[in-house]
Amino acid sequence: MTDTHVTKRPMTLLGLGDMGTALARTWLAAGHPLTVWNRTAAKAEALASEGARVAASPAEAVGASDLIVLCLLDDASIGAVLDAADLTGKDLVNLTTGTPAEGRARAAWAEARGARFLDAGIMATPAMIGAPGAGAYVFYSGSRPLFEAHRGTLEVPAAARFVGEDPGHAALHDVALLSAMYGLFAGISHAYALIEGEDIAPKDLAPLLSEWLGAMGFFVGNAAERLTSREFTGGVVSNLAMQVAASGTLLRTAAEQGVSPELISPYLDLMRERLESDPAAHAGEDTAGAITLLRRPGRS
Ligand code: FVH
Repeated sequence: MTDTHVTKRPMTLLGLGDMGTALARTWLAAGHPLTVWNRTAAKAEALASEGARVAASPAEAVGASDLIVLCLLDDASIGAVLDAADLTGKDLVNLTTGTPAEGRARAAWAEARGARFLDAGIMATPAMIGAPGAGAYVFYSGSRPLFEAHRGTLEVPAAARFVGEDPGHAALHDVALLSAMYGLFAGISHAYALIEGEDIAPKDLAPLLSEWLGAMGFFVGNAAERLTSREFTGGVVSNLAMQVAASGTLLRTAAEQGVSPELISPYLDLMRERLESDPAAHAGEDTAGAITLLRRPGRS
């Protein structure tokens, strides 16, 4: 059986933190018979008044539906909640953030218990869930038949993007995007620290930062093309030798302003390392060439 917009399948949700509660509300609003369970029972009370059935235990919650959705803190909490549950014949969708290895191990764990398994990575905050136009979506990977069977249900709170049958790939996509986000946050934090105490208001720098980061967004596609072709020298607009020289100005400015360079120096160091490893070969390169250093043995 596959989802239809007419038939609303019963489902179970384990975990009613900020994200789980937001998800629950969208499924209830869409008319899904929903059974919920949360370790701290009080968090289920508001949802009960909105139509959710509250289970007294994880086993009872799992027994109530064939589709079980998990939205817990981390992978360890899944084990704590479900290690003793009978998962035979169940479809398990894990919206808990984890690593790729945790996703793969959890898939093997679920399959050994007779369940189909889909791992996921939520690209949204709770406020974006069920909000039209907010851009929320979820990466899914693992059992394609499970994904296709429940796609309509899974798309109620946020758009769904299936990224393959390797159950680790949803987490890998999720963490790749989150890691890029933190790099961006680091650069923005450094920029605001530089102007602190000067006669420049953060609110005046803000639109300039947004505009500049938007213009520099070309690096995303540029790096992808160069990593695919392994061509780091053709068509370079800002070469590595110039960027390494300019990085000295960034570090001296940080020192003049009394700001620690700790958030930006790792990337500047990586560019310098790439250049110094073979100046003749790398001086004219695009900075994307430095990415190749990160996977070297002994670095991680
Ligand atoms: N909130 C966000 O902005 C992000 C957006 C992207 C995705 N993340 C991930 O979503 C998972 C859940 O996040 P959350 O926001 O709901 O998190 P909390 O509000 O902290 O709720 C955590 C729930 O997990 C339960 N829990 C924790 N440990 C255990 C355990 N050992 N046994 C049973 N349940 C456990 C907790 O229960 P309680 O504290 O209420 O009793 C909550 O239900 C998460 O992976 C994010 O990374 C959210």
